[in-house]
Formats: sequence, C-alpha cells, structure tokens
Amino acid sequence: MARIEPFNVSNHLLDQPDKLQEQAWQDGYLFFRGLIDADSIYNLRLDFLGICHRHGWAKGGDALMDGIRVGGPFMEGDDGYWPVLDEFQCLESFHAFAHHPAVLDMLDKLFGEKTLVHPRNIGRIMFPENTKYTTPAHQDFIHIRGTEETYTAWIPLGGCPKDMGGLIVLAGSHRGGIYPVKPAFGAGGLGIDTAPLETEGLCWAGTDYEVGDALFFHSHTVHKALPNQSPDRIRLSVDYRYQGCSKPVTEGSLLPHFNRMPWDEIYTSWKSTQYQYYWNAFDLNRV
Ligand SMILES: O=C(O)CCC(=O)C(=O)O
Repeated sequence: MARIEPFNVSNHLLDQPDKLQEQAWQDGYLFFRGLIDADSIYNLRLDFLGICHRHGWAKGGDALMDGIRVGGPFMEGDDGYWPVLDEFQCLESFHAFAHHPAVLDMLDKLFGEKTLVHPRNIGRIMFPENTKYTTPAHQDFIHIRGTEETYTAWIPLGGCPKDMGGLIVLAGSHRGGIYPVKPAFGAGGLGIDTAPLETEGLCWAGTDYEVGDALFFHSHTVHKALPNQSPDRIRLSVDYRYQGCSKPVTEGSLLPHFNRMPWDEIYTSWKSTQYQYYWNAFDLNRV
C-alpha cells in the first residue's frame, strides 16, 4: 500500500466560505476534527449496534458500544444482510443525523446557497476478516449523477484508526475528470486502477478518525476504504450526500438506498414529520 499523507484539517476555515471553497477545490476534500458532537455520534452508534446485536452480529450488554463482532464476516449482498440493512434504513435517527446543524452550516458556506440533503442515506457495517470486500477505489459521480458538485460526507460512528478500515482519498484526483472503471469486489462493485495517478504524483490522504470527525469529498474525488484489520471490531459509518439546492438532482438520489421499500414504509414508526419528504419543499432541478 502506498504512503498515506495526513489529511489537511480545515476547522480554522469554518468561518471563511471563500477559503473553504478554495481548500475544497485544491484537495477535492475537506476534513474536520470534532465537527459533530460526541452525543450525536454515540446515539446513532447505539441504534446501529442494537440492531446488529438483535441479529446476532455483535456482543450485547456492557460490550455493546464496543462493537465487537459475533460470527461473520457478513457483507452487503448476503441474504442475511438485508434484514439488518432494512432496519438501519427505517431508523429516524439515521436520516435525521444527515441534517446535523454543524454539517449543514459548513455545507451552506461551501455551496454558497442552501444545501439539499439527498435522502438516499447509506449505513455501512464493515466486518474484520473481509479484506476482499473492502471498498475499492472509485468516484461517486457515476453512482449519483446530477451535479458533479455533489459532496459525500463520510462519518465513522466512533473512533476509527486506520487499521479498522477508515476511508482515504486520492487528493487532487477530482481535477482529472471521470476515470475508467472495471468490475471490482466491495461496495459499488466498480474500481479504478489508481497506479497511473499515483505515478503522476497524486497522494492518498487519510487519518486515524476520532469521534466526531467528518470527511467531505467532491463527487469526482477518488476514494477507497482501508481493510478492517482489527481482530474483532465492526467498523460502522454513514455516507450522506449533499449539493447546492439549485443544482440538478436525479430521481435516484431521492429514493431510499437500494430502493427496497417506499418512503411511507420507512416512515412508519417515525415520531416526527420534520425529515419526511422534506425535499419536496425545494423547487428542485430534476434531471
Ligand atoms: O465506507 C465505505 O467503505 C465506503 C464508502 C464510500 O466509498 C462511498 O459511499 O462512496
């Protein structure tokens, strides 16, 4: 594995929209330490791990919040994976978290207009001993479309040192257009050969993520996960997508991830309507 440079940390730019935009354009990503309060992270972690535990995938009791695997590795696409993913998808807390004020405040500055939160939210459960299915190097644009000025937020639900399989980005790779893809194992199923880009001088950037850290990257930025090499810890994380509200958006970005059930079914046990169909309040540029 090539060298991984530390992320540029952008907390000091939070009140300077021009500088935030400049930094994002330079690197293709923005990384913040402690952007999100720890309680919000732990609450969602608890909800995710409760589901994992009920399905026999994680230890319970005092060990629940440690995220210690039982059995597996289980992975996206397995029969037993869908019931877990469906429960994640129905969690009100999971969808509400995408609207965290600290995240939206930063993004409104980055986009220079009100942010549209895509409702197609993704929860990831990455087991150890599953290197083959580690997320391959890819660009999100081919999965999302709409505007290329879409940013993905990758937020681990707890600390995530590199050996637990955090996300890394190929800094500056967003300036090279769309790269050729080939079938690959792991999330998304498509991978990019990054060797030529590394030879040209692009470098991977990453970190040992701490609770509350958040990474945002442009839809053309090449990124991938590191393998989860911990002996027994499940890596939990969320992917949320955002764009300026005036920019084009595809219908697919307004559907649930994998579109396995309609929004009405997802909303069945929600307590609030605040984040239900909220995107209909925007005058969307649908493409
Ligand atoms: O968390 C992961 O392993 C994959 C996240 C990712 O690359 C994505 O959603 O685009």
